[in-house]
Amino acid sequence: MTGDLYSRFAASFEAHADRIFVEEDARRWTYAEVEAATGRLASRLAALGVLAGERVLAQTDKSVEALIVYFATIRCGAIYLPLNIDYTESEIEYFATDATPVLAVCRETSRTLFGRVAGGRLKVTTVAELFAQLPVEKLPPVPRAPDDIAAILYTSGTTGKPKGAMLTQANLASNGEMLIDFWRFSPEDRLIHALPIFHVHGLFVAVHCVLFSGASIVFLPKFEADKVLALMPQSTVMMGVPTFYIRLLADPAFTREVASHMRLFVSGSAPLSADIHRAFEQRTGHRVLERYGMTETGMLTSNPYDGERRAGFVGPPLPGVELRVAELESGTVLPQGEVGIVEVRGANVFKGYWQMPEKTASEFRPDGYFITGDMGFIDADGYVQLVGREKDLIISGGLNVYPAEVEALLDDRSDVAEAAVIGVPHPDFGEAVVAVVQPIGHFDGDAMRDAMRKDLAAFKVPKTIIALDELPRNTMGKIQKKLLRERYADLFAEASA
Ligand code: MLC
Ligand code: AMP
Repeated sequence: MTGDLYSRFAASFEAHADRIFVEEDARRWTYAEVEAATGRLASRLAALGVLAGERVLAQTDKSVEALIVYFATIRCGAIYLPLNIDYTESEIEYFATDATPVLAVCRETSRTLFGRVAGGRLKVTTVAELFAQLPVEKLPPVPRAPDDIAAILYTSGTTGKPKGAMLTQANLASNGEMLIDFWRFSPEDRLIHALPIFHVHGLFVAVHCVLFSGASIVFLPKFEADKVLALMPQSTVMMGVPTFYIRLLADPAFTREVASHMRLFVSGSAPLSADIHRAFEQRTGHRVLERYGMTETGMLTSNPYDGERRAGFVGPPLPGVELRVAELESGTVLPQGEVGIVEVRGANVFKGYWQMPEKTASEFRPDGYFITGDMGFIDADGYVQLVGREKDLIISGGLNVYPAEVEALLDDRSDVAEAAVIGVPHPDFGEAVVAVVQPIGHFDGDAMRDAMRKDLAAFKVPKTIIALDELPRNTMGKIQKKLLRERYADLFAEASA
């Protein structure tokens, strides 16, 4: 099914009206209640100027009401633009200016900030304010074409400015529809939701799997092992980044018995180490199902539900996804087994970057394949293994950090001659951000980190800053990051012992 997204929502709201859709603390919402709130909120949004094709920016705490802002935006035919709650003013300024939203929904404490950004032109409100003024009338869903944009999610880049990935109605509807079959979702499922709702993983993958199948979802404000463990005996599915599984295994209360009611643990957004995969199976008897995806494409590959879930592999391409491995420069498709750049095509692949036609064109091959930036190969059984990234990207706890952005901030400082930002293995986050700098004058790494917090979301701030008299360079004068990665590979090793 590749129609418009809200029609898919509406079909579920109607088919499962009396079932519980979402639970948060003691509050339970049926599908019918969520539909009613969505329709009324859509009326409110429309009165605020949220018309078809307009953007609604949301930087909110996680709550059912915040999720309904997403549903209502889609019902208005508008474009949802979620932002990480950690983003700082300078980060927000860029997104708000680039995407020109008609409305920003933010935390009470960020009102003044949002009033300032984008030349002070934004209409600003909060979730609480929206819900305090819900009209009685429900706005009828505004029809949209499959190719219309439903959401813009910003991803940074190895160079240049962050790019807004335009995801269409059909991208989101088709990916969700395919996943509920592939992962066998049913109305009997209850999913533990501890992810943020501003990324593809927590917003589209988790929420759409539940919504499209008539299942139910329990919202936790964030991942906390003890809260997740308490829910497990009454739940069936969890989706998480590898850090979730690492933290669960670190808790002795996580036992085979606690996990015995669960039918599925899905991992993605970052590599799940084969060691963790095996330790998880040993402890619980469950094999984590690892899948691979991207903001621009939704879900691309998945280990099978019934067949072998292979540690260290992300599985074969999902139904409807064409995946090949090519030589980066020439684009020549490589034979099975050879390592190259992973390229993908399908109904799930985004429409392009918001107002960046040239950038968009440069990331697609002439035959429509999108160049992911991930390096990998396909084995004899059709399973994909990712072996690295062509893009200079660090994935820390499932969140992407582009070294170029952090380096630019450090290079701008008068007490830094030059900086190199690298990812090093970390027992909890998988990779941690580390900066290596050549200081000018007195060096105080902690003060430098503190100062960076003003401009950078906390997860991007280096966990440590190392000073060197000189950064290692090759004969061309380029900083040898590979050498730095090797030198500091054990920096956080002690914590894991
Ligand atoms: C928080 N911090 C992080 C961090 N998260 N630092 C590095 N990496 C992270 N991921 C910061 C905090 O601000 C804090 O900084 C310090 O690190 C310790 O925080 P914590 O208490 O340990 O963090 P916690 O709140 O528990 O969060 C960790 C986490 C969270 C792993 C639970 O980051 C998370 O939920 N990650 C999931 C992200 C996600 O949804 N990714 C999907 C992207 S979609 P300080 O300095 O203030 O102490 C995608 C496509 C796909 O990739 O395929 O899915
Ligand atoms: P994002 O831009 O946040 O959507 O991140 C997408 C990137 O996350 C991909 O290009 C991969 O590099 C990485 N990723 C997602 N899932 C996996 C996985 N299962 N294993 C390794 N890397 C992954």
